[in-house]
This record gives sequence, C-alpha cells and structure tokens, in this order.
Amino acid sequence: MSYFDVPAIKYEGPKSKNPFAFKYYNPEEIVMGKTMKDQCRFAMSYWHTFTYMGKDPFGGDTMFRPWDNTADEMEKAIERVHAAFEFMEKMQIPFFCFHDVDIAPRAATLKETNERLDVIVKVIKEEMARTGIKCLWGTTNAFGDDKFVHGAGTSCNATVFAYAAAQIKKAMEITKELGGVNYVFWGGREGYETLLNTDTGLELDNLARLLRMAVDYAKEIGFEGQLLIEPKPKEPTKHQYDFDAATVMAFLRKYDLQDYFKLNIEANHATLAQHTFQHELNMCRINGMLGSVDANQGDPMLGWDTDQFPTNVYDTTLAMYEILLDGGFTKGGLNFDSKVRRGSFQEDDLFLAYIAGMDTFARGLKVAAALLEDKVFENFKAERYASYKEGIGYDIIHDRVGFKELEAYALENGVTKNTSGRQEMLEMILNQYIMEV
Ligand code: XLS
Ligand code: NI
Ligand code: NI
Repeated sequence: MSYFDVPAIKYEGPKSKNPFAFKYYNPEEIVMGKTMKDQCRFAMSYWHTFTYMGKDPFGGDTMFRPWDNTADEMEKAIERVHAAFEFMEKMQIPFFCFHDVDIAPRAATLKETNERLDVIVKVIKEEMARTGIKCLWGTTNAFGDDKFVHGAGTSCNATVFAYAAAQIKKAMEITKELGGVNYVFWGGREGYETLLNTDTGLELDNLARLLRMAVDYAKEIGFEGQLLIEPKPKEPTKHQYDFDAATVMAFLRKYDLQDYFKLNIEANHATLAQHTFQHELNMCRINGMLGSVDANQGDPMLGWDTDQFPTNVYDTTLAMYEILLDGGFTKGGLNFDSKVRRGSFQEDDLFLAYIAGMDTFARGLKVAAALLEDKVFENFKAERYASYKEGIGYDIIHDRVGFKELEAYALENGVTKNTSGRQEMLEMILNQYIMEV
C-alpha cells in the first residue's frame, strides 16, 4: 500500500529545476569529516507531519489524508505509522520524534491508553526494522488534555502531578523500547497566567522534583538516552518557566540537575524570547549544554510559534556554525518541529516542505564549514581579544590581580586606543560566503 504518489527524493544538484529533488542536501557528501547525513541527523516530527490537520483558532481541518480514511481510531493510528515510514523512506530522513499521543490516541483510562501505546509501538518497531529509520527522541504530551489546564508538574492539583508522572514513566519506557537516543521535556503548560493565583516557589520546586524522578527512573530502567529540556518563553501560558537557555541552565543548577540534562533549542522559541537562534545555541555551547535542535522558523511579523519550515539560509548558516563549533551532533539532530501552512493541504506539500528545510540546512552547513575552515570569525576574534594574551590582560584572565593592582595599573598607564568592531565588514564577508560557497 502506497500513500504518496511521489518518487523517492534524490539529490540532483543546484541546477535542477525539479521541485521534488534535493538541490543542496547530498547525504553522502563529506563536510568537515562527516557525511551530510551524519552532520545533519534530520528527523521528522510525528505531530506536525501526521497529526496536524490544519486547524487554526478560526477554522477546522483543511487536511484530509488518505491514511486517515477510517472511523476506527486504532486503525487510523496504524495506517499513520505506515504512511510516516513511507514518507521518511522516500525523503531519506533517518530519524523521527514523537509524543505519546501522536502515535496512539488517548483512551478513557490510563491503563487502556498504555495498552494502545504498546500495540502501536510494536508496529513502529516493525517499520523501524524494515527501513533502518531510528528514533531521535520521544516525549510526553502533558498539556493538551483538559486535566492539564493548570500545568502538569507545576499544576496546583497534586493528582494531576501524579498523572503526569505516570504518563512520563510510560513515555520513557516506550522511548527506550524504540531505542530513542534522547528524551525531551518541553514544559507545555509549565508556567502561569497570573501571579495573583500562583505559588511560583512551590511550582518550580515541583517541576524540579518531577525531573529528578525522571532522572531516577531513567537510571532504574537503564535508559541511556540524553534527557533534554526545550526552552520556550511563552505560549501556551503567558510566562513559561523554561523561558530561554539561560533561565533553564540557572534552574538546573539551582536544583543540582545540570549533570543530567542538556538543552533542545528550537529556532522559533529563541525568537519568541527576543533572541536569535544563534544566541541560544551559543549560550548552550559555551556552557557545554547543547543537546539537540528543533528546526523551524517564525514569522517576524507574527508574535507566536508559527513553526514554519526553515528557509532562511542566513539563520541556518549561523546555527550550523555554532553546532560545528560545538563539535557537531553526537546524540542530537535537526528535528523539523515545523508544519506546512494551513493552505498547503496536499500530501505532496509535505515533501516540498521537508525538501526546502533540508536543503536550507545543508546549504547552511556548507557555508558554516567554509567559514570555519577559513577561520573567518575566529581570526578576527583572536585579534580583537589579543590584549588578554599578555601584560595586564594576561594577569586578569589568570586571576592574578584584584582591584588594588588594577587601580595601580590604571593610574600608571591609562587605557590604549580602542579599535573598530568592524561589524559591517564581518556582515559583508558573511554575505559573500553565503552567496559564493
Ligand atoms: C512547542 C514545542 C513542542 C515540543 C515537543 O512549541 O516546540 O513541539 O518540541 O513537545
Ligand atoms: Ni519543539
Ligand atoms: Ni515550538
């Protein structure tokens, strides 16, 4: 049974006019010592690709998929697995990511829901064995159902906390069963709407408690995947506790959890926090906390998580630059947490969207590699900070001086002349690499 009337997508090079072909993503091409496939580690998001049907606040579904063409919920879920693996195979996508509820619909009771998950996990395992496609990460949806109206780990209702823990427990078990390389915590409704009714101290302590339990349980069941936290500043709640990378790292350190987690940085969450994508990756990199990436882009005119497929080469170049500087992905990858627009409701639009995203990152990878090989910014920075290589600068960074010595130095020597930051020159060079590599 085939659901897509689209041939397998191949690399045809930048001259190709075939929309159903890669122009830049050439999986076996070596870039900085690894194949593009291993540098990018692309993943399909199960939710946006197979359970998002085009709803928006003003209207219902626009996408009516042939694999959903049955009233039986479980039959639908099984056919979706087949469609998803056909899609990934044709797209040459080596990984997928999922929430528990993406793969199996919730039932009336937790027990029944878990049984449904077991049925679908079996089907997924068969497809994984058939295709060699792997699981990049699993996660729990503890935000969609009405019981999570006030959050999950940060709910004011202790029985909801317990339910969320039970759901995470099962999701970790199935992620392990599927050989997941990571497990993600995105704090769906872990935040608040108003401080007038919120005990932030207790809520944050409880969030840490939930994460500590997850660490303990991962150890208990021998789950060796990396645990990841995905920051987001707002949406669905007005204020999310995992605001941005710096906030999450401070939280992890406060609760002594920093050794057990890394971060999953999403491009559109970075911009919602008024940061660039590169900034968030950079903050993780310098703290040794970069785990994985949710690849998408927002719309600069809109203030929400539009989750569009990435098409901005400038951003993907600077993202890949940070990722390569970090040594490249080990367990992480580029998960397209991206969805086609509501108006792009044809099945083949899914292919075009992923091709656009994969090509944009492949191109960014090549430009970033060229920038690094030529040490364009590294040489400039080395020169810019050269005053710390000798004299008083050397003493400062080797912690040999305090205020008294520095006062004596300043009284005696004053300051040397500053030099230009040359921002425009660097932007000009960056453009040249983007256009010429
Ligand atoms: C929502 C998040 C979500 C996580 C997984 O904004 O990006 O999709 O990646 O729960
Ligand atoms: Ni995400
Ligand atoms: Ni998001």
